[in-house]
Amino acid sequence: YPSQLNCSVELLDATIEATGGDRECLLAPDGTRWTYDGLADRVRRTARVLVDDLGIRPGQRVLLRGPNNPWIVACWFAVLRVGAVAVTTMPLLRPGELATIHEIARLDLALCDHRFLDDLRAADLGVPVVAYGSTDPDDADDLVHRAERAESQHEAVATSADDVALLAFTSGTTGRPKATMHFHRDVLANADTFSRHVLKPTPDDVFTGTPPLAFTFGLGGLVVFPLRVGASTLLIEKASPDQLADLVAEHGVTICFTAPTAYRAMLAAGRAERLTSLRRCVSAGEHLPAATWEAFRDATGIAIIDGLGSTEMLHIFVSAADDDIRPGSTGRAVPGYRAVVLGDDGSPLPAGQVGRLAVRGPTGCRYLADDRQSVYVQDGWNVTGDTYVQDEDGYLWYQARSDDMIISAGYNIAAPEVEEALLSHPDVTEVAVIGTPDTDRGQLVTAFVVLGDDVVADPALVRALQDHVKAVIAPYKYPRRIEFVAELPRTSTGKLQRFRLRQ
Ligand code: 3SK
Repeated sequence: YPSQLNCSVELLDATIEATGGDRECLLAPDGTRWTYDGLADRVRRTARVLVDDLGIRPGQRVLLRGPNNPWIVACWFAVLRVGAVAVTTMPLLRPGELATIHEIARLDLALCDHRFLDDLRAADLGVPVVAYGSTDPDDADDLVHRAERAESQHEAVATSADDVALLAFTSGTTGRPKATMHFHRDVLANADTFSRHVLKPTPDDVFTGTPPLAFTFGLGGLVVFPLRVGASTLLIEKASPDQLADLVAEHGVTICFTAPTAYRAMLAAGRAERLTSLRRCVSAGEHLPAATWEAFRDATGIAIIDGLGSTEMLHIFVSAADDDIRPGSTGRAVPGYRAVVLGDDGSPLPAGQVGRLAVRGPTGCRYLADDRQSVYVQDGWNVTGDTYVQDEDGYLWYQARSDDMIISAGYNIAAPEVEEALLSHPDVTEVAVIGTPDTDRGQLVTAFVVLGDDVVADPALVRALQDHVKAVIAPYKYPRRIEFVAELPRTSTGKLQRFRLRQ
C-alpha cells in the first residue's frame, strides 16, 4: 500500500470510481436501501459535523455504540475519513464495562444509537455523547439531522497507512478486556488476503450475517469485504436463526457470515430450503465441528468456509474454500500469512506434532498499553492460543484452545474432540467440555450438555451419551461427568466462556 492511505476513501470513494455510485450498498430488513453514492454523501456530511460542530481532530478516539444498521456504518466511515480512531463497542455493554473501555481507550466523543443511550449516560464518561437515529423529526441534536443540515463537501484527511484506524476490544473468553490497535492498511489487508483469495466475492454478491460490527469478524464480513468489491450488504440488528434464513431468502443473499451455532440452529429449525440463494457461507468465532460442516453440506449443498481469526489479527488468517477444503481441517495459512506449530520450547515442530499455532502476515497484534503484548507476540510471531497439528501439506487440524487441553490420568484429551463426539448424538444440541479437578485422575472430563426439545434428562441418557462417545472416539476420552443445562455461557460475540463453567 502507499504510505499515505485512508481506508475509508479506499473502501468508498475508490470503489465508487471502480464500480459506480448508483449500485446498492447498504440494505436493512426495514426496507432501507442506500446506494454507494447515498452512503458517501451521508459520510461526507457526518464528517463535516464531526469536524465543524464537534471539533474532532485526527487521532482522537470516537466510541461507536449501536446495533448493525446503515447509520453505524456511516458513522464508522466518517470517523475514519476525518482521521480519527473508531472504537467499536458491543451495543449491550453495561455502564461498568463502558467505564473500563474509556479507562483504556481515553475517548474523546461517543456516537450512540438513540436506543442505547441509558447505559452510556449512566456510565458518566465525561465525554460528549451524540445520539443518532432518533424517531423525533424535531430532534435537532440528532446526528442524522445534523448531517442533513451539514455541507456535503468534505476533503478526507490524508492519514498514513500506519496511522491507527480502529481500536477493537477483546475480552477473549477470560473476561479481561484488551484494546487491539489496527492501522488503515490492516483494514484493507484482510480484504486483500482472506476475502480476495479465499472468499472471492464479486460486485453482484449480497452479504449478510449476524456478528456485531464491534466484533471484527462482523466488521470485515459485513462492511469491509463487500465494500472493497462494490457488493451490497444486508445489515441485521437482531435475528433468530429462523429469521436469518428468511432474510436470506427474501433478499437473495449470496454470502453469509455467522458462527457454527447459527448454522446448526438453521438446520435444526428446518430452514435449509430458505438458503438456496447462498453460494458462500463463512464460519468463525469458534471451532466448526466436522459433524456440523457435513450436516450443512448434506442439507444445502454448501461447503462452509471455516476460518480461524482473532481480534488481535483483525480477521481470518487460516482458511480454505472449494476443492481446497479438507473436512475437519480449518485449512491453510491464507495467502499473505505464514503459520507454524510451536513446541513448548518455542521452536517449530515437524508435521504431525501437536503444538501452539503461531502466525505472521500483514496484520498482527498490537495491544494498547497492555503487557500481555509479549505473551501474544513472541519473536515476531503471533501466538494465537490455539493448539493445532499441521500436516505435510500445510493443512491445520484443530485440537483445542491451548488452555482447553484436559490432562486426565496422564492422557491428553482435547475438549473439542469430546464435544464433537457428543454433538453427533441426536439428542444433543449444544455442548461444552472442560476438565474439573479430581483427586484420582488430576482432571475429570466433564460435559455440560444442552438437550433437544422434549428429550428427558435421566441417568439412562447419561450412560447412553457416555457409550456413544466411547463408540466414536478412544474410550478413555469419554466424559465421566455429564451435567444437563438449559444454555451455555457465551460472550457477546458467541464464544463459549469455559472459565465460567470452570467456576
Ligand atoms: O475472534 C474470532 O474468532 C475471529 C474470527 C474471525 C475473524 C475475526 C475474529 C475476531
